[in-house]
Amino acid sequence: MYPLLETINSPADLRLLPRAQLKTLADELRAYVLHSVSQTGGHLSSNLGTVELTVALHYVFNTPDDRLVWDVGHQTYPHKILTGRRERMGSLRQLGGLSGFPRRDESNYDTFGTAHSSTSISAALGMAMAAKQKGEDRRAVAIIGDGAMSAGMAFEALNNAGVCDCNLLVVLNDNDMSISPPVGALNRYLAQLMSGQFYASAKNVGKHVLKVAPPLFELAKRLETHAKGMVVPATLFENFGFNYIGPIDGHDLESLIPTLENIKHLKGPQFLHVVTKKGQGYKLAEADPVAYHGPGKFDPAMGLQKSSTPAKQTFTQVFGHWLCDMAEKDSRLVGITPAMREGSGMVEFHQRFPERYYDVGIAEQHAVTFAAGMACEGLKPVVAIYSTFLQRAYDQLIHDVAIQNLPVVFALDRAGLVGADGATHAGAYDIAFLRCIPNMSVACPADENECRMLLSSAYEQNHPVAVRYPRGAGAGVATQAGLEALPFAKGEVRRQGAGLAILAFGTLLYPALQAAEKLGVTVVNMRWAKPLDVALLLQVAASHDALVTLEEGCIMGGAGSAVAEALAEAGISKPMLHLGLRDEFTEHGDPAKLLAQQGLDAAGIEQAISTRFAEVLLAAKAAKPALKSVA
Ligand SMILES: Cc1ncc(C[n+]2csc(CCOP(=O)(O)OP(=O)(O)O)c2C)c(N)n1
Repeated sequence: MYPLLETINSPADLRLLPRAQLKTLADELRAYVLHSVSQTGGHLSSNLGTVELTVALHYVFNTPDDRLVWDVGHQTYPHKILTGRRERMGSLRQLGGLSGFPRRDESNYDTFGTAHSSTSISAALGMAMAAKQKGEDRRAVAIIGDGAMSAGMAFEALNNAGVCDCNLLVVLNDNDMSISPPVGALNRYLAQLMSGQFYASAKNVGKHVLKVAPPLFELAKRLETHAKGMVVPATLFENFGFNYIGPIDGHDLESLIPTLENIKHLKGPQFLHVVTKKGQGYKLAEADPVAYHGPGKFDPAMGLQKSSTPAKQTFTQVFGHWLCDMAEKDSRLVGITPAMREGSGMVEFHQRFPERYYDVGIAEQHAVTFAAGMACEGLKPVVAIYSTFLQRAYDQLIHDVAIQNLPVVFALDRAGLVGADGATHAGAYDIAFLRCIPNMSVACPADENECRMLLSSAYEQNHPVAVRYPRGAGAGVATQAGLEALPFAKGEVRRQGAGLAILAFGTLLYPALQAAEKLGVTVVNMRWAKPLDVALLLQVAASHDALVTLEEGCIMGGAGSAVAEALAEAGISKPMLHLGLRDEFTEHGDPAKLLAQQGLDAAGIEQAISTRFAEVLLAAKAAKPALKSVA
């Protein structure tokens, strides 16, 4: 099926091929990507779009000595396949299998670990400058999409690189798409550059011809710039100090390879603008690159199919419905997303309230400060953001929102373990990094209905509040139609037992209830990591011999720490066990398996408690039989 591809076990093999065979290789590679993603699920459209670019880069550059740094890294499947990992593609994103992103510990060809966007130019510049400092003759190449290019960090790196004398090449992979259609002035600008195609191709021919005479090239470039000054303005990237080349067709190896070969011999920061199509070569993905951005398993002949069994409502959908309902009721509501309309459940809101919908691009820092500005003017901003991406905007949270005590609601999706995307995407730290910020509150709904109600509670407050909820579906609790709120900073006893109490924060309430049924212990649904329901906590502490805290977040500094601090403050000493994510990064894999690995499923919770508190449990059993559930 893949006769040529099967002979390529490293880029060194690829570089031995005659150029005439590269097109066949690229075709086989594309078919292989489609086949393997259809079997495992994963990113598809972006990978189909980088097939030729990957072949060309490994063909022209001496990888891994020359460094390829991919931005985000969700488009690196062709790179993985060409760099000795073809046969392991069936294990992609599964426990113990290949990561869906580049990882330094996976391959020498993965020069920089990534998954959050817009880091590639900084990292590649660091590598290029390190090579210079160490006297090593190697290139560093950053490959960045037009979506990722819109982030501030990419521009910080361009700003720095343009005045650095180093061998850096930035390849802009312009497919005119982020996950959803791209936004912003940069996008408009790139479209303008595209419309100047004739000029660009003429310019490339000039470079090609001048390849054998580098000094002449410099002269020609000066003349060209001069000439350009009279006809078209220099590109933005030239003004940043880069030599801009392009745009060229990123699916045409006959353009890519000679251009890259020319660039390879040029000194100083180079910028190559490559135009590709997301989903290239698979008609269904070309027609709907959004749906095929990150599909699950599917049959390539049929394409994505609607499941016949009705799916459980996800927390993302709960948020999306709440947002529309609250927007209906309150015209001050504005919804803000940093380029995650689909993932954050905002498609319907966008359709129904376009004038109150703000996709600000991949720009989490800006999203948070932009929300702060709107809140200053009396609007009610709701920032929908994945827990992991809020990490990007930490100073903005403190400096722009919390110090000014502005009423911004943060809807934190993907809080806790996320499964196949792995450690880079896990929402492990939000409780810990939010609860230490004055004025900030943090709600942890245990199920779908609580999520809806706590979003309303958050919206009622006159200060910043984050509501954190996990990826996917929860216990399956039906959501109310209305917009009633739960009381602020109040928990509830969910099961009255004896001996010890489990204080659950968030969706782990449900495995805690299962474990408690076997152990005969009390379960408290704490609901708020900040402020804690201290009155309830003290009451529970007084009536139990030990306490167990439980959260899908890091143990260090998390909600369990909050409980320990509150007890210490009250002068109460109680034997305690903190259950949550240990001080290690979680791998990618099936979410249920990962949770079990962390000891956070019902069996793990039961085991941890019975091991640690055997005596407390025995004493409680001897004293009285366990009481029944109260909820
Ligand atoms: C900091 C950060 N925010 C959001 C995301 C989610 N995300 C992953 S890919 C992507 C779109 C990237 O668009 P582009 O760079 O143009 O690459 P393409 O998918 O079009 O190939 C986004 C928003 C992320 N990975 N990192």
